[in-house]
Amino acid sequence: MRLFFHPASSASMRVTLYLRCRGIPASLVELVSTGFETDHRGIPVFTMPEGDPETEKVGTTDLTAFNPEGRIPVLVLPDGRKMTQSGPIVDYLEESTGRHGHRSMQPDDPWLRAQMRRIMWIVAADIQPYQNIPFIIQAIGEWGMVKAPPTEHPLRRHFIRREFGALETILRQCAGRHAVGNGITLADCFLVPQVRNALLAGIDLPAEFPLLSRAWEHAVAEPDVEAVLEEAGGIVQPYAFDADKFEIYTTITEP
Ligand SMILES: N[C@@H](CCC(=O)N[C@@H](CS)C(=O)NCC(=O)O)C(=O)O
Repeated sequence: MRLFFHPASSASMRVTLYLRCRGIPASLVELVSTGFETDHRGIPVFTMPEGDPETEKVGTTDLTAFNPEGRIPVLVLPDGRKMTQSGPIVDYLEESTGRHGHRSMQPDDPWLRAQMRRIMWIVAADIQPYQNIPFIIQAIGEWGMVKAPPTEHPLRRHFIRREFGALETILRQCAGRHAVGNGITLADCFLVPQVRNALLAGIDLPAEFPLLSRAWEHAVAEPDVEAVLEEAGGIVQPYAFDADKFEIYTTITEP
């Protein structure tokens, strides 16, 4: 299998963290980095990698020709079938390759497993889409939303804080050393990239969300997690948009 991902993509990182922590070897799932560009608004655009056989098949570097959603991660199976959406990709990998991994990423207890999935869904469905930089830039430029630096935009901070507040209460019931129990789980794979985004947004994690902060500290102390973060540019999510193009675009489109 081949996973198309990019280090600047938090949804991709959910899957790369899973692969590394679970111990799925590269011989089973090869990582293929997409290209990265920014459009005239400064919005990141992921592109098919030059020279890749999949790029040759679709005949263009336009990602939407490969995945109509225009998003990553994308998992390609050996027979050419494709899958999208980080949660279902992880589920599929668990079911098809999990026996090769050296560490379980799911608690045995069904209630704790349900809490783990609850956390994954909150991150994927209720936080990430609302704090996404492309959405914020477009809302400022095209739909009159208040102009502010996209990474620290009040809308972004609002949705992160709102849901982190809920997570703090949930963690009170299910956290141990890690977010769900004492072992690293899929919940951490989803939380770590989201916390990274929150740090870029200027959220003071230890002061505002102490339980989440403790789970984060324990997760990033894991050598597997540390390695993935290092390859992706560090503990805080690096800038994934073009600030100069954003400034020009939003100045021109100011009402
Ligand atoms: N719900 C999707 C989200 C995927 C997603 O939003 N990926 C972003 C990068 S983090 C992307 O490819 N954005 C490109 C775009 O929106 O054009 C998942 O969980 O995989």
